[in-house]
Amino acid sequence: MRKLELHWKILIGMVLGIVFGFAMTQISGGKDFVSDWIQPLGTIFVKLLKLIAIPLILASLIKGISDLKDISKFKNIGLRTIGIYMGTTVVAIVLGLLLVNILQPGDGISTETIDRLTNTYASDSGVTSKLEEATRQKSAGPLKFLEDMVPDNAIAAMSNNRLMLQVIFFTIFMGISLLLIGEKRAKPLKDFFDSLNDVVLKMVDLIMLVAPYAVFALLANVVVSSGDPELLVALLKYAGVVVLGLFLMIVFYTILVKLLTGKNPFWFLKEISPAQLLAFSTSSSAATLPVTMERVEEHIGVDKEVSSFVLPVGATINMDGTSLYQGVAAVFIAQALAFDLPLSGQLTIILTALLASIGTAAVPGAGMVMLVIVLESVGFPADKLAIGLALIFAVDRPLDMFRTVVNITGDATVSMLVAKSVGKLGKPRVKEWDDHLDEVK
Ligand code: DAS
Repeated sequence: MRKLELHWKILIGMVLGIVFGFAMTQISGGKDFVSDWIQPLGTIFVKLLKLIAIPLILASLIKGISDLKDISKFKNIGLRTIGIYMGTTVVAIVLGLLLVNILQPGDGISTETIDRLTNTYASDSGVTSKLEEATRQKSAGPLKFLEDMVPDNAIAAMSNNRLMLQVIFFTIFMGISLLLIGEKRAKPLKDFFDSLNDVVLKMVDLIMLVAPYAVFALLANVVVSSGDPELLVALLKYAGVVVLGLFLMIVFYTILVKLLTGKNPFWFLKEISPAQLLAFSTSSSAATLPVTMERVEEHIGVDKEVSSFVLPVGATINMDGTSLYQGVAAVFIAQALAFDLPLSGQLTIILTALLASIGTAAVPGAGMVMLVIVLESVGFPADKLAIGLALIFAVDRPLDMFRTVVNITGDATVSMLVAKSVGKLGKPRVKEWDDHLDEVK
């Protein structure tokens, strides 16, 4: 039988995981069986990907910057990257606001449903912990994320994935300094990071060998631990608006790829599909980053000089899916709880959702924490915040999976646009994933 391409194997693992998860919810003890015996495989897989994310960022960013030979090219790539990232994020938020105002998913939810949801979730530890985390984030000043970006201890920064922005800051600082000391003196360190980069990419290949089984475990666990089904029904309209908006963002990216790079958008989606499926299964841009980088560099043909900067930065500050979701969720909650949100408030949401998505950590559920900042920015009553979050908590995990797919697809798209604009979009190095596996065997 012709060897199945990796993304088909992952897709089969996902479908079987969802079916198995539903089956387990129907038998007594099934939920415990999944969390005791199945979920650990998924946890180990995500930990392995996070394990190599920091060394990969370190190696590929240093290699990418030192390959640039001079600072002006780096400045050129940096400015284009930040500019396009901000642009796509604003498009995402405006699209979300248009949809939620046209489709009005928050209208008509009965008060008894709100009461039932409130009793079920308002005291839920998940909701209160997100409120506490949001209070911590909120108490910080507007430039806190800039302050946080500068590490005072490089090793400590590298030991914690949530401090990825600090690793990026330190690595860019070191990469620029490497450029400034001249090629001859930089060579030993540059060679070291070159081979470290190859080693880590090979580790990605090895980890991906277990991806189909790991996503089976991850999705089985998501199914058995999602909220009780009948509450999901009450929120399907809201979830439908978010997913519609996220789908339209994918269409927007394919139009950008076609118009600005001339590449076939369906080929683009196929080549990054393993990263998208992982983003869906892990709900974490950070965990998916190593695979996003490998797919964009070796299967799309974006030069490392571009991808090594654009993708790590994008994984942390460019979350188009999250910003669209925050726009929709904020207006939905206002609609459902009859909180009047005039156009001026919605324009404020564009700015705060942009900042909130920059500040959102690339880990599961982070987007909902920053949603509180967005709601506070439009004067949403503090005493109703818990009810508002409780209202959307039941469907937050499935929606997080979809918005994380859009987050990494947006990063991959922008890396192609920046590469094309600086003449660094070449031929893919690896045709099929299996070419890799032959090397591995
Ligand atoms: N799960 C986040 C990510 O990794 C996005 C979010 O929580 O909204 O991209």
